[in-house]
Amino acid sequence: MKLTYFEFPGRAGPIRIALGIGKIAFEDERFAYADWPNLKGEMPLGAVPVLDVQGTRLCQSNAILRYAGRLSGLYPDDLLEAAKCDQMLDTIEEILSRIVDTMMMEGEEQKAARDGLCEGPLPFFLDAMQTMVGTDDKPYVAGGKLSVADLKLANFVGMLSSGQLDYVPTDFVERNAPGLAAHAAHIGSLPQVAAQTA
Ligand SMILES: N[C@@H](CCC(=O)N[C@@H](CS)C(=O)NCC(=O)O)C(=O)O
Repeated sequence: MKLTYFEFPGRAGPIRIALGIGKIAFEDERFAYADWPNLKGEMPLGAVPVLDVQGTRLCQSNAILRYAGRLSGLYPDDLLEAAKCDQMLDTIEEILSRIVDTMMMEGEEQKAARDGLCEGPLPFFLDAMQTMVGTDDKPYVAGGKLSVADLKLANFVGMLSSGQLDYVPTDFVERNAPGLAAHAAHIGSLPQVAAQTA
């Protein structure tokens, strides 16, 4: 099995961690941004991550993440809990795609777009996701235990809080959705997760 993506975590981060936790052997093919133009044409949708498995080339990060979760015991068996897991994965993709739309912008255009997100859509989505996580001391998205939805959510909150997104303050999640900041801290502190990210 081979996972192909850029060097940074991005949409592949939770997949790498899930496969690592499950001790599923895979080739972690990471390429430099400069090499992307040569690779893009080989990808089914001209995008990554892509997972090659048994002669099949899979795209769409959430489909790959669910597959990794099923292989690794990190996807709920219960149908309703699985739907809750999917609900979070799809919600993150919806707001993430709006953030990604600002990545290629520069200067004032990027500032205006990111300020616009921070004034409305981002707090709205964070609040909805906080409700999905719940208010337990040790919150999980689904099934009362670790799933790929927790990995993707913690990865998303980490990205928002990293300071690498200009015009998105590092304390934005803490101020707008403290439950999500607590969730990310909890997930990152789990030994099986920390062992993958160390
Ligand atoms: N819906 C797709 C989106 C994939 C996507 O846009 N990937 C980005 C990296 S996170 C990409 O390949 N960007 C380069 C490009 O589109 O040329 C998924 O979830 O996998």
